[in-house]
Amino acid sequence: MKTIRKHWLKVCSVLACLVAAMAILLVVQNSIADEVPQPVIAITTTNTTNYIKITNGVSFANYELYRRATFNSSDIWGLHTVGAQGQTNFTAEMGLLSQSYYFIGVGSDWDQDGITNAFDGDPINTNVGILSITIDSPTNGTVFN
Ligand SMILES: [Ca+2]
Repeated sequence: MKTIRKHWLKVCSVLACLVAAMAILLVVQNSIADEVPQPVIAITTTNTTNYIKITNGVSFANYELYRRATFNSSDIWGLHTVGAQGQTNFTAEMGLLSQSYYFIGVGSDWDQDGITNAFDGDPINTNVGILSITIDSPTNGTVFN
């Protein structure tokens, strides 16, 4: 009887270790599954429109499309479109531009200061809050022609 009790405790110890290992494995697996892969895009162009598709998009991510007219690093990226959650297809009219360059941003509040990138004065700086523009001149009621 003592031998059975002795082995029973060993079996319970091994089972407890297996359960703990499986719990750790599930936590690691969930954290890996929640990561958004580096976006890969494909662009199809007509005479008037660019169609931008994220080929490896995930349904739980928010993507933003940024655009600029040149590849010159002094040309700033402008926010073109904020996609809905899981949106992986975007369109951009060419307008007056003969060419455009695009990149996809992942997430809508990069510095996590509670102000979405579209309204943030500097989306990667928590010390800069909401974008605010004050026009001192001309005053209210001025008509531009
Ligand atoms: Ca922000």
